Amino acid sequence: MTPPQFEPRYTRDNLASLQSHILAEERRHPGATGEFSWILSAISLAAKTIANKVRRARIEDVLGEHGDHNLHGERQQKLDVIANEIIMRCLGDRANIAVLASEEDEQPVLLRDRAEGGRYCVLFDPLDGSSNLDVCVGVGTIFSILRNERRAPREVPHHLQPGFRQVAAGYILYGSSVVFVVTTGNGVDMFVLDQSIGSFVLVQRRIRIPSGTRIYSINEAYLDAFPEPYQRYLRYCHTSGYSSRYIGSMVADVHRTLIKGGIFIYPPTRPHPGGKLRLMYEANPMAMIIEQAGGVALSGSERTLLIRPFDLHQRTTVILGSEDQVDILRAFLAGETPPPAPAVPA
Ligand code: AHM
Ligand code: MG
Repeated sequence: MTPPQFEPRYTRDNLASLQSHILAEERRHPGATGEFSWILSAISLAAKTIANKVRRARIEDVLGEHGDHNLHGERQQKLDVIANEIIMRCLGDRANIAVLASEEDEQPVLLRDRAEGGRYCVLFDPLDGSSNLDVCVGVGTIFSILRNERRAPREVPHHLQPGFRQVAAGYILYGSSVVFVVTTGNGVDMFVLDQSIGSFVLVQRRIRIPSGTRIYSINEAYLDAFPEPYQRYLRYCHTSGYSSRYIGSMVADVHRTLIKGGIFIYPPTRPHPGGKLRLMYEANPMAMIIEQAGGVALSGSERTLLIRPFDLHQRTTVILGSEDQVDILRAFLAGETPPPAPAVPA
């Protein structure tokens, strides 16, 4: 009798959910326990719940300010508080999470030590760009996952680790569609929420950031408050055929940069000489995504992922994008001769 013929059916047309994709990725690592996909499934549940709240915000009258300021002195939006609570509720009971740390809370929430199973630290910005909510601009959730290496009983887990130690990072963009972008250190994959079945489905694997895109993204209203090399760089862009795109919502600006190429910059300014954006739950996860997509992420002249953190809420300068575009700005910052301006298309 002829033996049966097996035909592998792993084609690019297969339908894969976020969960099945992460489980498949985990299986590639020897000794993987599947615990990690358990965390990502909680993040995906939180993302779907926040997406629903964002969509219904006007109907449920949860737009506008909450009335309080967060620890950074910024006015909290009602949805900042709601999104923070949703993430805490979705992740708080995952038995392998040691620490949850949020932009909205001064202190991290210590859940369990390593002996009790606390293997991971999850840091997040629950709703980045929330001041744009009232005008229906895309906003997002950013997350960073680190291993808890502190093994002694009752030893306080350490979430203050440099970005290169992240085991996963990603963001969810609540835009014209809800997009989940994630890396576990093996490239960057993108999922879109299919509302009709309530699942994030894989739409693009191993995203590579394109080069040759003349788009810069910066809040140019602060030009006079930028250090001189940034001002000279911007004058170069003005005469070299660049376009400017700035949404003012980091997740949306970084997502465009990842998909279309170009550069996103938040330089030091006079009010924020160390930069405005937060290292641990904004700059680091975005830096991991961009590097995993073949791009470059810097804080001034230093690689963002190498910064040794000293505070959960510390700020940093952000420069990220395609390597060719970051190299041009890097030349200006180093006082070197920038590469000749590319020809402006007719
Ligand atoms: P937030 O975390 O309080 O929302 O602030 C971060 C946001 C980023 O999304 C965005 O890139 C930046 O602040 C915009 O700042 P500015 O208005 O100074 O350009
Ligand atoms: Mg933020």
